[in-house]
Amino acid sequence: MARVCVVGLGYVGLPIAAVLSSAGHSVIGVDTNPRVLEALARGCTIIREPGLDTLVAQGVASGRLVACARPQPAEAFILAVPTPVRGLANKRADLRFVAAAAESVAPVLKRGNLVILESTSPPGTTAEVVGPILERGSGLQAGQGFLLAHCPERILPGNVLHELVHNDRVIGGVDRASAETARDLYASFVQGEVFLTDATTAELVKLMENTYRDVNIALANEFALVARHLGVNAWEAIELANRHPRVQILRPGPGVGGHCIAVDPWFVVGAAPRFTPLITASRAVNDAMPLHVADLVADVLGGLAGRRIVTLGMTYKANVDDTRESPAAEVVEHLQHAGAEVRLHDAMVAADLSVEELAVGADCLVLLVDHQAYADLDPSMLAPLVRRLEVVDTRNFLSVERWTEAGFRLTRLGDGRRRAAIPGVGAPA
Ligand code: SAJ
Repeated sequence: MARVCVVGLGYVGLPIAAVLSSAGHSVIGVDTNPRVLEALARGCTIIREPGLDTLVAQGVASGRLVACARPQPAEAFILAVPTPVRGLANKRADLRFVAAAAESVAPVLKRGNLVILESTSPPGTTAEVVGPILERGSGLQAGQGFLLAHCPERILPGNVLHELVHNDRVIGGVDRASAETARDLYASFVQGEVFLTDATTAELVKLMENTYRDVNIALANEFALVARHLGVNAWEAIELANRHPRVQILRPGPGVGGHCIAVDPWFVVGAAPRFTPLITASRAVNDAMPLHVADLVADVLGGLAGRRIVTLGMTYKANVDDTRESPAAEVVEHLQHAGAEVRLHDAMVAADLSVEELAVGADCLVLLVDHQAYADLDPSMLAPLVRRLEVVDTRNFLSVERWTEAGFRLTRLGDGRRRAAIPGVGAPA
């Protein structure tokens, strides 16, 4: 078992630290945020992720997971810090946190130690940014004096602990020994397969994964606009197209949020702007969806000024409490900008008022996030409270039957049909 120092205790680093400690390693968790360190010292977390609290509490109670403000000597260092983008039109990777993490590790780095970058990063970051910082600070050479690898995180928020253990992993070393030593560490807790490659390939692999998803969602969103224009239901059409064995179109929605899928494609564009028109266009399509949703609501209501609208969902996706980079927030801004009075609700974020309380006198309910809790809303309870019986569903989540039976007119993003849905249409014959 090794002594491992995890630098960055966010959505990625804290679960890794906890899982490593439960696999028997002695883990030092490092963060610049005192709130994170105080919580960890007490065996708690400030992140909500199923099962994480328990695992962190166990790690701390066992003495194998401790909090520290600075990196301490260890056999392995895992850097799991944010890699956001900066700039408006041409977004570029902001590697400040990666550079600072590497700077903080360099003084305690010893011959034979292993450093792994987990943060999703532009191609070349491990070898050309992290490597030289560590070399300068430690006086050792990457590949000779110390080992250096990239092992991009692949965990899906909401299912982190399962995916951390069960997903396959790609490890790219600056040399073979680095990749193999990193594989030995991950083999202590990963049950999926581990594939070895070079560091820059591993960086590109991770970016390809999230870019593939972004471009695919952009295609789904574009189909949603086309379908509405043609008077067709995109959801039904996509479901039917996906019955083809080699087609898997993702779901349209109010936009792409979070700190991964809407960000990582820019790292590819930044690395090769001349060769990435498709990725750039996809970003634009997805970024335009919040405005499209606001326009759709304006269509439904015949204008937005003075309308009272209740939005359901503020997080960047379903069943998480993370509101960062949420397209829902942009939809709200557009609605407000056009003069609507918007009342916000999110089933995953503590709220003062219930949907029923917010719905009093509303002109429209707009579902922005498909939180499971919204499936349980009772439209017949809401109908007597609202001013107008209008509901807009941007996720194809609400039951058409239940809402129309309660008297609501349900408008779906991407659904251009004038008539109500025909139950059974689209189902296998
Ligand atoms: N979305 C759609 N339509 C879809 C799927 C998603 O509009 O069909 C939207 C969501 O509502 C959300 C956004 O896209 O706003 C991103 O959600 P997501 O569930 O696709 O992805 P993330 O950002 O939560 O996590 C992704 C995952 N990457 C892939 O699935 C390829 C995860 O495995 C990565 O570890 C994570 O990014 C990361 O950290 O890079």
